[in-house]
Amino acid sequence: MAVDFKITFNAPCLPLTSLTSTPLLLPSMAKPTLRHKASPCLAHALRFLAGSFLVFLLLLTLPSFFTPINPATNLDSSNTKFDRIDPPSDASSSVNSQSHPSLPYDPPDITFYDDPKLSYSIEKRIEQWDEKRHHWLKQHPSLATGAGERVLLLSASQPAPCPNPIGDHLLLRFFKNKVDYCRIHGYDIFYNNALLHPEMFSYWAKLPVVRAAMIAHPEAEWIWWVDSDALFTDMEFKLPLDRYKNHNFVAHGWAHLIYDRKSWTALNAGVFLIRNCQWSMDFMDVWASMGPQTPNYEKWGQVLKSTIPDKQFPESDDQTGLVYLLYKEKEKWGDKIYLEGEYYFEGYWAEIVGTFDNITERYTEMEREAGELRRRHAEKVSEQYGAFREKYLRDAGSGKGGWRRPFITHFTGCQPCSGDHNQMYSGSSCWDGMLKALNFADNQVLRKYGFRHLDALNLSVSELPYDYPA
Ligand SMILES: [Mn+2]
Repeated sequence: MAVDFKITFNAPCLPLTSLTSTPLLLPSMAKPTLRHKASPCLAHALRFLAGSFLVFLLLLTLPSFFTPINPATNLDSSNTKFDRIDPPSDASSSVNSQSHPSLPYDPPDITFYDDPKLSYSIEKRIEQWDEKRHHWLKQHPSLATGAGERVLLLSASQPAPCPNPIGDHLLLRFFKNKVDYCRIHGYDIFYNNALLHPEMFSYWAKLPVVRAAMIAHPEAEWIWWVDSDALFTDMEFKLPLDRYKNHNFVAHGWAHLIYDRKSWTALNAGVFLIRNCQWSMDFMDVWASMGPQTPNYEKWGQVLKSTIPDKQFPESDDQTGLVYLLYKEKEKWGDKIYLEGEYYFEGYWAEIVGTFDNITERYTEMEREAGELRRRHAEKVSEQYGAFREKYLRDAGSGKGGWRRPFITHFTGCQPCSGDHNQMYSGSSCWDGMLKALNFADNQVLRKYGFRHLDALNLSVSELPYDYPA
């Protein structure tokens, strides 16, 4: 396509790229070359431009002429590379990064990926990660733009089919919910179903995934782990990342329950944000050192059980390990760990599912009053309508007792995949709760497609009237 065009117009005075680089074709390549000193052979150039205009008209008839050309894919060895990529205009703008990352562009220069000693394994230390990551970002300016706010969502489930006959169906719906949230907010998502470290099973399996994702995604500042049994029940709410700017790890939790009560439920390890930096690499090394892949696993079980009295089982687990690290090594890690207790960073399902009906009513009432919230719109511009809603939620509270939609509902203890739920719940309360939460969330998504589920436990849908819910 473009190559044929170049060969036809090999002009002697102007580099061929300047003739082919009309803004229509190659926007980011046009600027530098059009400023080329053309005066000594201006007339010559004009003749060529006239000629090229004729051929341009001719080529308009070829359908392939309009195929969009990304300058990054059009590089060959004779071209210089960096002067063809526009430098980031505003390093703090996440808007640009979402709109214009040069995905196919990877310069041949050496990066940390070329180091044969680099290991993605959680058992191999990585050093100078901050320098390595920043160097890589410098080499990928279109991804450096907005990198400080970029989030990668991670989730995972077991490699084998679920023993619970409806387990895989439930996991699919939980996964769909995460995909929906990520699409609406422009986040990337990685779902893992391979055991990356054969001995790090169950709740320990996430750490090797987080570690590998940090290396695989130097463009992401935050890795956001969300358990497979947790779902977004407010599709509009966004993480208040600014609040965490001085921290490297965020979990739902309460400091007084750690330091006064030493409780293993003082925080929840099923949803967390971890900054992609050396601190986090070091922190995960220490955290993972309590895991089943180490010779000290049994000993750690005893230490955790004796330090955290309400721990219920003898084996070392990731959540109690986290409480232990905060309790015992507060000076070392505490100032970079943020315990979020102001909203449902994740929330206990049993305290949430009973509130969905009331919340739905309050939101419906709110929308009857507010035409701007009822306005139909494309899904892509949803964030603006989420922001509109904030002023109607001032008195809604967040968390327990409030009527704001809970951000993340976590079905801890329900074990959707194995079906082997905690005996303190009845099976039906778990399953009904999950269906309710999944429909509650899905209604927020389906609405932009013009439909909704008829009721909390019913899978069928109906079309929404034009001015719903007027
Ligand atoms: Mn969980």
